[in-house]
Amino acid sequence: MLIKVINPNTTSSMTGKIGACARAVAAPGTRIEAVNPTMGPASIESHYDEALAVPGLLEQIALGETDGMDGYVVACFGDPGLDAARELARGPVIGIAEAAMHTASLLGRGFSVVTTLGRTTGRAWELAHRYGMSGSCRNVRACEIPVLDLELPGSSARESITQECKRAVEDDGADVIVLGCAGMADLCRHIGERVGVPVVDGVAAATKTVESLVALGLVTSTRSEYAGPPAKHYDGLLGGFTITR
Ligand code: 2AL
Repeated sequence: MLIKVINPNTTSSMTGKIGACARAVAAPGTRIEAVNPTMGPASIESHYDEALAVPGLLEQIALGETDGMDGYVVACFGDPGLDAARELARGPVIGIAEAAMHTASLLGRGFSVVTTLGRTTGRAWELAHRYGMSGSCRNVRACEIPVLDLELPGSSARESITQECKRAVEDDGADVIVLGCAGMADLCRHIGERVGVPVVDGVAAATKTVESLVALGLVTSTRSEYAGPPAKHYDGLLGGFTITR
């Protein structure tokens, strides 16, 4: 089985980390291809970043279709471009927020998301509502750590995030913690050993979700909304995204 894990930002050190976390949970017969686009933002922490990350993400999906990928993970907690990616891909496409929230809801009555910057919490709440998780999501907490600070060697980010997770358990009554950034994937075990409740990393959860859907022979329904996009000319910088068919 071939799963393409796409980090939609252009920071390759983060992609390496994401790929390692996906491979750590993948079954022996599963091959993980971890990639990032060459165009787009270095990190995604605003709506502007998110919008401009989507073309690079879709280019990676289109390439993956040529390469015969069985499924995809969108490895950014805003789940950018998820619907558009589903229109292009034959196999399942799962976002890390989507997978992490669903997984957390199976492990306890309520979860809290612990994420990077406060400005991204609105998006996380919006996704919780979209995924039917309003009753399970107790809180979305920010550590005010920029995404790329998670890449700095010797950063104090791990301790700050661990402390925020502890506060989520004590103050929100969270039964489960959801890590709110793909760049936190490598911190999951460390934090899990310290907060006393299950800690869910979306990269691992989404990888296993895609793997099980593919193993079950299940793909995205193309009946209506997720059918391939209609043939259309795209102009200017986006000319390469023209759909011929
Ligand atoms: C993210 C993420 O997962 N990757 C990225 O660049 N930004 N999400 C976040 N809440 O900071």
